[in-house]
Amino acid sequence: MKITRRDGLKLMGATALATGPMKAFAGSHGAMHEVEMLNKAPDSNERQVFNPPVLQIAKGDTVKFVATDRGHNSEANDDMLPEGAEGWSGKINDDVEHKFEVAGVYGYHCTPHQSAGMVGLILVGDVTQEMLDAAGEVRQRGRARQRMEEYLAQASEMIAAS
Ligand SMILES: [Cu+2]
Repeated sequence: MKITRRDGLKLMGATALATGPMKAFAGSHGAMHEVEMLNKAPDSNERQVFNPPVLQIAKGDTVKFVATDRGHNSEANDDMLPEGAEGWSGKINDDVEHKFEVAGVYGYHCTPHQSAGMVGLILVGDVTQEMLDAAGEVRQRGRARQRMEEYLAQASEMIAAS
């Protein structure tokens, strides 16, 4: 088959669409997502971060926290879990996976860098503004306070858009 320049461009367009950003949470169950543990954010000068720090997923999805940089872990905040939900606790320098079976807002942190602001949020299933407000009432230490506020604001925009 002879592929013309025009066909080639069409094919490239199709590929770009297929590999573009996807909303994996949109109606898909059992999907796998990744959150990187990083020394520095890819798009700012923020240090000690999870990337992305706010992730929206479907109930039944799994998140893999990836030890891209050394010296980090991911551990659920015991006081930021939905009723009846299980937490997780990864070891430093290890990837850790968790399957999210209960809808709601989950807060988590990196144990050595929690007060440096290395925290994150996972939004599972149908999350309401009331749930985010409740999460915002939880006391945070050091820089985690400012970061968690920013992340809850991002989460608020995400649930409004979905
Ligand atoms: Cu860390």
